[in-house]
Amino acid sequence: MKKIKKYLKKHLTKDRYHHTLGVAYIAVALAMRYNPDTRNSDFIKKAEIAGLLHDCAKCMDNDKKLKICDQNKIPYSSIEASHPYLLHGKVGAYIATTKFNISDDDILQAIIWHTTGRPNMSLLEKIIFIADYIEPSRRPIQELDEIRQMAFIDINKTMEKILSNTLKYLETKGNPIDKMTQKTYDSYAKLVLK
Ligand code: DGI
Ligand code: FE
Ligand code: FE
Repeated sequence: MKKIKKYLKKHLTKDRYHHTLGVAYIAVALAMRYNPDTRNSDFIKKAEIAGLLHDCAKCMDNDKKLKICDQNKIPYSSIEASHPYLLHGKVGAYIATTKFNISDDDILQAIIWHTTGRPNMSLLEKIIFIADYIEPSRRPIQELDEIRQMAFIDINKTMEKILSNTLKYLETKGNPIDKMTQKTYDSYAKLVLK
């Protein structure tokens, strides 16, 4: 844990480091709330590690992100190629594996999918996705405090709400929407309506 924090301090901006600590903290709180096995705290520990590492590649140059993907045969879409910041999850998981020997697939997948989400997310994936959005230092977003409460009550409804807000935000900004973000929203909208 010390080694991870030292790396993050060195490679992230001050604000990004602060955000990362916030995500780890909230991920731990959500993991306590939704822990599937209260006989041990493995799940809570995994949430802390995934929270700390989720943005570890965020401040890397775009060219370097693309280079790492190319060199390691990490596939990416045309939207990811033109907007390489979308790749910081995939590259982050690569760093988690190579620099910190993280082999737990649940942690790696939570890092990979934290920006766009995906249909049928694992509990840990949803926790990191949500913690990223609601952590205390996030700039105020519409309905943020309502979503913060919802997160501790109904995790799938919270996913639907965040994805719907993100799509609206991307539309108003005229940013292209990654196919996966749309697919994720569709799947949670369907799930919540059921
Ligand atoms: O890395 P963070 O800023 O903590 O959070 P993040 O990894 O969720 O990235 C946030 C940004 O990613 C936010 O401005 C919305 C954007 N995003 C999410 N889905 C898509 C997207 N951007 C584009 N262009 N297309 C998407 O589908
Ligand atoms: Fe991120
Ligand atoms: Fe983040």
